[in-house]
Amino acid sequence: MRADLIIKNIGHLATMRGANRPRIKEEMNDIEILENAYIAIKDGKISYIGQGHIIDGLIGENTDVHDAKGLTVTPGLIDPHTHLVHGGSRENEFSLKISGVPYIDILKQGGGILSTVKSTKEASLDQLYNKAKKSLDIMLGYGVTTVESKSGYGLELDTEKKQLEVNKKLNENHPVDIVSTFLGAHAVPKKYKENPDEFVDIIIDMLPKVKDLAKFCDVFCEEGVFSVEQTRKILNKAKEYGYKVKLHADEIVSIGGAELAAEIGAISADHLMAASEEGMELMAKNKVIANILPGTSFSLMKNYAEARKMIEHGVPVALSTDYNPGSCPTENIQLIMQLGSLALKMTPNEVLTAVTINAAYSVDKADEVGSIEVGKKADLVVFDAPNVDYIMYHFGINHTHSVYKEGKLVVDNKKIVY
Ligand code: IZC
Ligand code: ZN
Repeated sequence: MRADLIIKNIGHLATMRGANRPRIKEEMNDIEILENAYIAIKDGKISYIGQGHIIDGLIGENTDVHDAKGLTVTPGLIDPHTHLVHGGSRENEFSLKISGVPYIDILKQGGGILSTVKSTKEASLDQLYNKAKKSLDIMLGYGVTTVESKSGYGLELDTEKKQLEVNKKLNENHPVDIVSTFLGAHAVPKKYKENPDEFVDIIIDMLPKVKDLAKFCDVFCEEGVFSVEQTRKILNKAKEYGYKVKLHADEIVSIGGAELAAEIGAISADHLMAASEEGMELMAKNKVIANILPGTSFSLMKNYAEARKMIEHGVPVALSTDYNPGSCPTENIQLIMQLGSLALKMTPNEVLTAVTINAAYSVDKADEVGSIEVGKKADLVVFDAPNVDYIMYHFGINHTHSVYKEGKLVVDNKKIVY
C-alpha cells in the first residue's frame, strides 16, 4: 500500500511495542529500539515500520518522504494528569510557600485551590480557552500529543461545565487530543466547611449533568480535603454513571488512598508520595497504575514518591506534569522525565514507558496511542538526541526537533506549524 508519508533515516526508533497491557517490572525497561528505521503513514495512522531499505510499493507519486537525519523517534508523549484549564495564577503565594507555609495550610486559609476557583469563575469561556491553548502549545512544543485535563476550579455546576466545555473545544480545534476529567471534588467551598457531606451530595448530583463532557471522574482524597469514605461514595456513584475513575491519593498524608484505588478498581492513583507499602501491593494486585508527579514534589520542596519500590512490587508507573497554578506551575514534560531519572531513579527506558504506553493506559487510550504500531495514530516525536538516554541525561532543555500529530507535521525544527 502506498504511504502518504514516510519518515526515513531514524537513528533510534523506540516503538514501545509489547504486551497489550500496562508494562510492569523489567518490561518497563526492556523497550524495543530499532536502529536505521523508517515509518510509513497512511490516513494519519501508522501503516508500516521497517529497517534498512524501504520496501517496494510504499513510495508512490504522492508520497512525501521526510528525513529524520539519524535522530531519535518516540511515540507522541502523553501527559496523563493536568489542571490545564484555569483562570489566574498564584505567584502571590510563592514567598509564603518558600518560607515554609504548607500547601494545605494556604488552602485552609482560603487561598490555594480556592483562590484559583475565584479567578476561574471570573474568567469567560474564551479567556479560559485562550489561556489553556497557550499552555497546550507549550506542551506540544515539548512533544506532548495527548493531555488529560481536569475541571475542579468551579465547585459548582456552571463553572465546572465551563471548564469541561473548554476541554471539548480544545479537543476539537487543537491538534493535541484532550481526555476530559470531572474533578468537582477538588476542594470544599467555604460555605460547606461545617458540613462537607452536604457538598459531597451536591457533587453526586452534578455527575449525570456533566457526563457528556467527561470520560473520567477524579477526587482530591487527602487529609483536610475529601476523606476516604467521601471519595469512595463519589467514585462508586461515578462508576454507576459510566465514568472511569481515578483519584489524587496519598499526596501529603497516608490515609489509605492507594488502598481505596485498588478496592474500587480505579484506573490510576495519582501522586502517592505518602503511599503505604500495603497500598502498593494492593495496587499491583488490582492493576492500578501509579501516576507519579515528581514536579510537584520538586515545587512543594517535599519528598518524592517511591517509584523504585512501586516498580519492584509490580505496579505499572506513569509520569505526569500535574500542570496547575499552585503545586506545579510547569507544562514541561521533559523536565518531569528528567526528574523521573534524577529524583525517582527510574532508568531512561522506564521513564519513556511511563510517558508513552503506561500513560496511554492511564487515560484509557492505549488502543489508539502510546506506541508506534501499525494501526495506531501516527503521533510521533523526533528528538534532537542520539538516543533515549541522552534526553534524560542532558537536562533542563527542550530536545524536541519536530512533532507529528496523526501524520501531520505540527512542530517543525522547534517551531509550531499547525
Ligand atoms: O490548584 O493546587 N494538588 N490539586 C491537588 C492541585 C494540587 C491543584 C492546585
Ligand atoms: Zn492534580
